[in-house]
Amino acid sequence: MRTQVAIVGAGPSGLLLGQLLHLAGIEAVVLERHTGEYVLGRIRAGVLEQVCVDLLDAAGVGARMHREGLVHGGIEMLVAGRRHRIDMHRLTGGKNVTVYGQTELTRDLMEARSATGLTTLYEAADVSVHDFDGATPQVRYRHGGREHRLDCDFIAGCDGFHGVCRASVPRGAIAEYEKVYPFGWLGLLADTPPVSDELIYVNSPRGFALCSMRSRTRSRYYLQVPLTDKVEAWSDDAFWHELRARLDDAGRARLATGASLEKSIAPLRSFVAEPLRFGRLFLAGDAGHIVPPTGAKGLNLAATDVKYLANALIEFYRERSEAGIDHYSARCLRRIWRAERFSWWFTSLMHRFPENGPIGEKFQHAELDYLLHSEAGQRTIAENYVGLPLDFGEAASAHGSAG
Ligand code: RFL
Ligand code: PHB
Repeated sequence: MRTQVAIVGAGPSGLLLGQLLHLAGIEAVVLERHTGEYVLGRIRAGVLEQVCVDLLDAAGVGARMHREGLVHGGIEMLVAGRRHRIDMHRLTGGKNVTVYGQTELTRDLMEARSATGLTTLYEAADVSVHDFDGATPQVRYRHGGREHRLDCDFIAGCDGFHGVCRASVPRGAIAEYEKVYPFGWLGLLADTPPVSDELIYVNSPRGFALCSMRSRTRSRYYLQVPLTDKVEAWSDDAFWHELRARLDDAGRARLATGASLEKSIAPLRSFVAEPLRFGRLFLAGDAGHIVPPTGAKGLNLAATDVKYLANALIEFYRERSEAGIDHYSARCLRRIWRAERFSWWFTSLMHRFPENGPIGEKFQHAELDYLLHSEAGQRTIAENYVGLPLDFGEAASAHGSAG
């Protein structure tokens, strides 16, 4: 089999790339290790930046997101028992975020792909990538009990943090930056009305908590837990009890509990691979970088990587120019490091770090006290949370600024 672009991974990155290339008349085959149902069963992101919303619109898959997504102009921060609202809309000159689950976004992309008869090979086993340092890369895999070979012009590694693409790059050609946090997030999804109209990020003496949602009738909550905790040891009752203990009186009064639809523990990690291009292999999304979820940046970064990659490939096929391809890695990495820094900082600000001792806690609270009582401090949080525009970087370089 032959195609122009072989895409490894049918998560949001791979599917969005497939859709953007299809709209530009570029052929792609998507190979996914798991079934479609398995991919949809992973409960992950919930917050989309405006840039991501615009991209989904441009990809022609935004209709349901606009009908069902919830537009939020602010977040709440509950610190030392007091709530502070960050009015993002006002502080950023009118920007918002949209709450719409990654599961729904993935479903929309899957449906758009099957409606146009495009190929996604689910349950593709033993995927391996070859010869991407030359002009004729290939992907090999097993499907339906047989070995297959897919010849292509380019390989897009959209296969997440544990994928095969980054692992196939010679060690000497890649630099990896990593920080692993000493705790995880225990998440619970339930068909109960959310405790608040907006997300609440909680810094409590018992640890971080987050009150999020998927709709007006479906809630998503998270608790900071030790990495040694096992999800099986957390009953629903124990979860609700601990969440209640980390909330304020108003939260406790409004918290509606119920049976969990899903419960899982995710470790927290900051990770960046540099560069993101190796000859004719490109890494996009979680394959190239991971952020702790506190800043809600992972899916949004994946979407912008993919947009830059689609633009570069379109430029290559239309104009026979390699300029976009050559610039891909640097262009993504500038944006990625900005989001990495914010996600690390917001994580440091909101979680318990007993290893930093009592003085660490005092420093953290003094910083929060400054931020939450200063217009500049609140704007810092708001600007980073709503995210950077798509042409960020270009505008800065045009003005000769590196910052
Ligand atoms: P994915 O979603 O991991 O998809 C990769 C796909 O590749 C497949 N794959 C392979 N296929 C074939 N052969 C192989 N060898 C393969 N190896 C892997 C996998 O099966 C999978 O289907 O990566 P992608 O597409 O780059 O998407 C990234 C996002 O999923 C991720 O960044 C976000 O979920 C992060 N994230 C959040 N991001 C946000 O922007 N806003 C949020 O509010 C937000 N909340 C979150 C999050 C992530 C979380 N967890 C669980 C880490 C909340 C949580 C709890
Ligand atoms: C979510 O709803 O899953 C979610 C929201 C905000 C975050 C992380 C996760 O920062």
